[in-house]
Amino acid sequence: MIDEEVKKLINQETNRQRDGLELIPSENYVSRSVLEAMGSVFTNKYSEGYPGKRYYGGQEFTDQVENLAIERAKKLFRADHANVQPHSGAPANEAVYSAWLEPGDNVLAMDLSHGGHLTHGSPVTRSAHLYNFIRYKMKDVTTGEIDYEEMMQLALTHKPKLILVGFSSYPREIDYLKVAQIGKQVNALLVADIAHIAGLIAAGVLKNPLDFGFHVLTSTTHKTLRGPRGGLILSKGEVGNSLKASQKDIVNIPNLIDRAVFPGMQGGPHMHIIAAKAVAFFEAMQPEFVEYAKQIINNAATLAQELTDRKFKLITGGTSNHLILSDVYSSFNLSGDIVESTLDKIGLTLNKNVIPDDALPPFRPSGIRLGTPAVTTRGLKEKDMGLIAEWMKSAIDNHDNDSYLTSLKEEVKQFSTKFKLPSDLG
Ligand code: DSN
Repeated sequence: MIDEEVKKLINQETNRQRDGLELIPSENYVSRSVLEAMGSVFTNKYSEGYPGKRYYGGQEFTDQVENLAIERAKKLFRADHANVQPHSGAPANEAVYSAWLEPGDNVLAMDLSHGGHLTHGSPVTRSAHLYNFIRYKMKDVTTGEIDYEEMMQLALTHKPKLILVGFSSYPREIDYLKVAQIGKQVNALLVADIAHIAGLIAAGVLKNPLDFGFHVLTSTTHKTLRGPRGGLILSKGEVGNSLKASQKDIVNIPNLIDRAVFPGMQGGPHMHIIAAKAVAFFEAMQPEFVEYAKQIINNAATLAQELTDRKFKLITGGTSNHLILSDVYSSFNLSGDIVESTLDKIGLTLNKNVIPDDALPPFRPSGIRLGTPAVTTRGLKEKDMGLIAEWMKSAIDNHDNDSYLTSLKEEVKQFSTKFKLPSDLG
């Protein structure tokens, strides 16, 4: 029996993805192999526990596929340990907090409007009720330099048990060595949420915090890493010493994390997603993936320049990674939500976003956020970035002219459909 209603919606979404360009920096298009693994019979299996230590029988192949995912993830990120079971990035962060912290403990993390993530202590989250988050910011939003002196002072004053770096809207790279030096002074667990840049780190085009003294990486697998929607935790430390399983000792962090994920927080792992993670890690080990990651960065740098040439004011003046944050309110006197919906009308998908210390509210913020991971997967190169910037500027200039926007949508579609979705390819 076929569910025609859902089938129709899947076809419509496929066409939407094919007819436009995806510029949300946290989105991507997965390969057919990743899609097939996600749609595989592993979805039928319950596998609470870890390979070799499960609560149900029938684990011959689930154990093998989870071990494959674990070994590949460790190799990609030079980690001692990988937990591939978190359902997504938010539970991965929560699991690390609960592995290491006690209620009321202090955590030092990046301010949300300066680029941090909701799960890094936004007052609306459960973690913010359990732990005491203290925020650091950029020193200078025109360059993006983080205020490491302020971070040091905050660390010395509050003695955080955990220092967190990582972001969802920060277009520059973090000085991991400086943060590690600060963390050492107060013996904090050093955690980097690399969800946005995991693929760029795996490919070696951005630095790996584990090489600079960080203890833990949390991530999603569906952004630059181009895998299924899911989470991942990597760490340095001693693996598998069950005698010490509950000791809150930094060297014991892998075991604490495993216990925090299961049984601490989750039940049955999603084995079809773990199979797809294994496939994505395999793809990320191929030489083509390094070329892909380099092209993401080159495309983003070119797009940033093309936007600047068209009077878009960029936070931090540009980008060193895959994402761009623009203050469209001060550039064009339009809030981010208006620009987002205007560009939706022409088939360019990006998102409204707060800018540092935004005077406007989150649903009507001053900024937009965009990036190049998905369009790079699609096959776009530097020469195509000017076209995107020009469409964006023309749409903004004509945001109240619906017939003009309709003609631009057709132009975007003519262009986009020349680039196949990876799932269209064999
Ligand atoms: N929603 C993701 C992002 O877009 O950055 C993070 O959770």
